[in-house]
Amino acid sequence: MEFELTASMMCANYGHLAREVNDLENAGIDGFHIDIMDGRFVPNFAMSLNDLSYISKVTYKPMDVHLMVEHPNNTIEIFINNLRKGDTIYIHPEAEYHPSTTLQKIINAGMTPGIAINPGTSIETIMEMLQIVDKVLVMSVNPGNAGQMYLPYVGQKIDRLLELKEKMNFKLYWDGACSADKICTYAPKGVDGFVLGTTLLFGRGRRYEDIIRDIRLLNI
Ligand code: S6P
Ligand code: MG
Repeated sequence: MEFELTASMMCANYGHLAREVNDLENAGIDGFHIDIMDGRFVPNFAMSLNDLSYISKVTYKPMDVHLMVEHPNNTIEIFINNLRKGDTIYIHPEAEYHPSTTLQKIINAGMTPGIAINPGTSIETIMEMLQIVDKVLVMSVNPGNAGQMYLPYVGQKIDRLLELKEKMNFKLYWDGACSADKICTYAPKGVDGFVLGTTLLFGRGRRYEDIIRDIRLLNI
């Protein structure tokens, strides 16, 4: 079964970031997930623009930038200018007065537009945007931190988004507390990709290539 695996780089070891990127590439990761926070939309700071820019320059894999910032429209050009065409930028619709304007800027720049949906955000409030984005990132934890517990009430929303994805032509991705059993359950249902953090990939005391090989060999 085909599904994408991306590495949540806020969970990486910054003592040797270059080696982390290299090891993940060699292990067969499909892309790099970059969490950008502003201390306002979420009560935390994660990766910096310099981290993003560095990884983007040294990898040939796609980049996914997950902007957890208020009013991304104000700074979107900075991110566009530090990525390659085709890379993905996710914004949170709740963080913007006119999210579709910001999405249009992403599209006009030749990037892949995405929205990230918080656990407490309902599909009804983002229905129109589903028609203009290529990717939907479902948050299965509240945004802001790695290492949180999966919120089971998100499951129903994922099932409803799966019913919409063909008709509205978007791909669906999972972000937060992603474990092997979630991949086994949701990849066959049609979730296109999974962001891997501390639950499955980082700090597990195992080599990335072994972990990613085991995920690809899961019986699904
Ligand atoms: C959370 C962020 C995520 C986390 C990821 C970590 O605000 O958007 O991308 O980095 O969820 O994974 P885990 O397995 O530690 O929850
Ligand atoms: Mg994220």
